[in-house]
Amino acid sequence: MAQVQEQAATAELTFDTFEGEEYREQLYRYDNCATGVVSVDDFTDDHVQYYRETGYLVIQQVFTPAEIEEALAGYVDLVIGTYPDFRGVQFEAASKKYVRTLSPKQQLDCVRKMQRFVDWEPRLNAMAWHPKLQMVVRRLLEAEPELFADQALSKPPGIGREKPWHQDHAFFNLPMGTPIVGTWTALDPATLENGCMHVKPGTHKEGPVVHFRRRDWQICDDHLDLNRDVAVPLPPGGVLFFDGLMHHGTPANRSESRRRALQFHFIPAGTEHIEQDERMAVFGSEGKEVEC
Ligand SMILES: O=C(O)CCC(=O)C(=O)O
Repeated sequence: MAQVQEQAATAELTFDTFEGEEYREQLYRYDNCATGVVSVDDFTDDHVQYYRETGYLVIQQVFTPAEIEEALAGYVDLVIGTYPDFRGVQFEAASKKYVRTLSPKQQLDCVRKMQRFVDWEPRLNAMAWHPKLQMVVRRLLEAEPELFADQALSKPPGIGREKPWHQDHAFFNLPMGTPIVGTWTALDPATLENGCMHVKPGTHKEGPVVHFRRRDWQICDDHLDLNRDVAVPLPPGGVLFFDGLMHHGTPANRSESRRRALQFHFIPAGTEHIEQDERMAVFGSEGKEVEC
């Protein structure tokens, strides 16, 4: 009976299909933290070159505190049901047993991800198409940007799970060789303790890597070079730009602070899509219907 009630109580909510398993902390050992450029005004051709070489670029201040506040207000409205027909919220599996007992505001600390929200939430749409972000994306992409994916990625205090090392292209049905520029914008301080990004510079030049369904759709732990990790702590409004083939991952949030971010992926306008089977032929046969 108790089981039936629990199912009814969680019937309308969507949960992460991965449970957030234990992993070796060594997977996120790092020697350096990325620093990057202070603001978009400092961005030059040298930084485009740096991105081509390393596969990533950090700009510490792209969005103003007021713009981040607006984005967070939009984020909260999506979670608390201001748009009742919006179905893009996914909760942490770890919150399955209790999330329905919480108020909508308390549920904020159970959210793992939101996606496909730009047509619902004008303040988040404005973040994707912000002139400063777009100026950098256009230069890195060398083409007119088309928004391919929009996501808000959250690691709630204590329960935010690891996102194991992966390449984003492994999730996208796009032809091999498509330039993909990912942008990851911190909405809260992203720290070493609450699960900031980690990247492996240069891995974008090494081509697609076979992924496996383990703690997520991911690169096998045994195939990782643990000596190439650069951690990317960011202040709110800071942005990590990264190549779709760059190996990256984030450790679990074991702290008491929230770590929320917006992730947008841009591709050249008009890029054709491929079939899932074609992607799986390259990235691995376990990658059916996977999502970042
Ligand atoms: O924000 C995170 O924790 C990881 C994001 C990421 O790498 C992804 O979704 O591809």
